[in-house]
Amino acid sequence: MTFRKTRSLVLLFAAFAFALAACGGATTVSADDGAEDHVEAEADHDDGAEDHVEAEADHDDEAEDHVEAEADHDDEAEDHVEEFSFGSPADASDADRVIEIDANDNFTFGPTNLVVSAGETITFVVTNTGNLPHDFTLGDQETQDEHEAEMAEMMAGGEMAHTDHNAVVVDPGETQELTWHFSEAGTFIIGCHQPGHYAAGMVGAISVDV
Ligand SMILES: [Cu+2]
Repeated sequence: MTFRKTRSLVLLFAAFAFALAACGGATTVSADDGAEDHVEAEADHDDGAEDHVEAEADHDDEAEDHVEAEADHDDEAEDHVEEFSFGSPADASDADRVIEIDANDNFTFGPTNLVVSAGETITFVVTNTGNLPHDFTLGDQETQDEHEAEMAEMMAGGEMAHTDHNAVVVDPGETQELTWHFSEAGTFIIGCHQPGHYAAGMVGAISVDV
């Protein structure tokens, strides 16, 4: 074998070995890439799982809020404390003056139109001079509408007992008192919400002057 031939064979072998190495290397490299991608994909997946846990945690918070909201509702029901835009219930001993009201079977209040001043505390002394039960409910239009709906609901349920801080129910021949502090100027309404009475016009007006 000549030196030239041997050199050629060596070069050929070297080239083959290099090609083999390159090929094998390339295969190995791409296999590694794939593995890395897979790891990244799993890492993404883990993130997703964490997000899911957070989403569930948020959901739990909401559930707790919901429980709190229900707890508030229970408190309101127990205390029966309502907010009124036209003033607030007051103690009879704080009354500035007394207004006597007649509730009768003609479905009217006497007097029908009352005038008070903003800041005044009034004790209404309501006497039922008729033979039907009547009530004296103080409010704005919204309150009157709500009270009328409530009474209709209670009648449908066969339940008569009802306590509101802005209303008194007066049996025939009886007298009931309601003391109210008028904080806001405006025109408000008195109404009777015994079945059919409000619709029959058993309504009056209270002007609260500045
Ligand atoms: Cu009435």
